[in-house]
Amino acid sequence: MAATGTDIESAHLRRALALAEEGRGRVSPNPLVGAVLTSPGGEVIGEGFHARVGELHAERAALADCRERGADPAGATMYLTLEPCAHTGRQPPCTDAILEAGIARVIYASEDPTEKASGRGPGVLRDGGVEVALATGAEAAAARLLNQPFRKHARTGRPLVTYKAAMTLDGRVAAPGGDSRWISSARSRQLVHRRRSQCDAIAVGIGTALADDPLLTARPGEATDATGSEPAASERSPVRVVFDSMARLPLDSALLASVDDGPVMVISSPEAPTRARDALTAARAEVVIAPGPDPPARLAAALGELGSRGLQDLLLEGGPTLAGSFFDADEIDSMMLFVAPVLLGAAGAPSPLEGRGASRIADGTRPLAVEHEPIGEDLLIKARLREW
Ligand code: AOF
Ligand code: ZN
Repeated sequence: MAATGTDIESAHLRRALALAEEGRGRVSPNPLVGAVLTSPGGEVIGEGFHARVGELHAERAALADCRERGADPAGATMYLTLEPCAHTGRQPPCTDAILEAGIARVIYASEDPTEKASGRGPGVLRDGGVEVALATGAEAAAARLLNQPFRKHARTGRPLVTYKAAMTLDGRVAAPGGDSRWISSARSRQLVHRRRSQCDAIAVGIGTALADDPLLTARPGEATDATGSEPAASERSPVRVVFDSMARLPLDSALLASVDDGPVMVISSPEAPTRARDALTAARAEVVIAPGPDPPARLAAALGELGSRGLQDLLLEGGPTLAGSFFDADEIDSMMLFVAPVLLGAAGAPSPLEGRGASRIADGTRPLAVEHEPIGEDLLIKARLREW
C-alpha cells in the first residue's frame, strides 16, 4: 500500500521528536524542540534541534543544516514539534527566519502555552502567506508529553513533580526503624542518577534529610558499589530542596557541606525559629518561607517559589510523609516506582505515600497512563497522573 500524506507527515514529525530528545538535560528552562525540512519533492533537506539554552532554536538549526547541505529552503515544508516563536528572547524570532527562507508550509505538533507565544507565531506566518497546520494524533500527544515540565510551568507557574520511590514487593519503602538502604538494585539507582542529572531540582522532606543525610547530587557515572560512598558531583547541579518547616536541617549535613557542588534550598514555615533560619542562610542555603493557612496552601506557595526561580522539573525523592502531603494537595504529576524483589513483611513499615489519601478504593486515584519496564531484577513502574 502506498504511503499516504498523513503517514509521511507522521514519519517526519516522529523524526523531529527524536531530534528534540537530543537536547534533553541541556535546554531547561526552554522546551525540547526538533525540526525537519523537506523539499517540495519530499526529500529531507535539513534537520535541527534546540541543543542548549541560549543557542539556536530548532527552526534556525534546521535552516542552517539545509544551507550547509547546499540545499534551497524556498518552498520547503517545515515539520516542528512545537509552534514557532514570534518573540525576541535570547534568540531572534523563528518566524522571521521562516519567512525570510520562503518556507511554504509549517506543520507543528504542539502549541506553546507560554504567554508570549500562545499561537502568535502561527498567526504571523499565516499573515505572511505560509500554510500552517497543527498536527493531531499520536505525534501531537508525544510532542505534548515531551515538554510536560515546560507546559505545566507555563500554565501554572509551578514545576512538574515526579515522585520517585523504591519499594519492596510487599509495598514498603523502609523497614519500621527507617532503614532503606538499599531496596532497589545498583542499576536502578544509576538510572535515578541519570534522571537527577536531567531535572532542575530534587526535593526531600526533613525526615529523610535527618535519617539518610543524603547528598542529592546527580552522579550518573557513579561506581555501583553498595557502600553508599559519595563521589564528586557531575557537571550539572540540580537545586537540592529540603522541605523543612522548622528549619532543622543540621549545619553539618552532607547537603550543606556540599553547597559548592550545587545550591541548597530550605523551604520553611513562618513558624520556624529565626535563629535556625539565619544559621542555614549563613551556611549558604537559600531559605524560603512558604506562608499559607494550611499545608496544601503552603505547599502550593513553596512550589510557586520554585517556579518563580525558573525550576520546571522537580524530582521528589521522599520520604513518604512529604510525598503523602504532595499527593493530598494534588501536586504529584507522575511517579517512578521501583519495585524490588525483597519482602519485609513488617507491620508499620511505610508505603510510598503516607498521606490522608482515600478511604475507599472507589475514591482512589487512577493514573492516566501506566508503563512498566524491567530494570535488572527490579521493575520500574511509571505512572502519569496528570497531563499538561
Ligand atoms: C527554544 N527552542 O527551538 C524553540 C523555542 O530565550 P529564547 O529566545 O531562546 O526563547 C525561548 C522560548 O522560545 C521558549 O520558551 C519557547 O516559548 C520558544 N520556542 N524555544 O528554546 C526552540 N522553538
Ligand atoms: Zn524560536
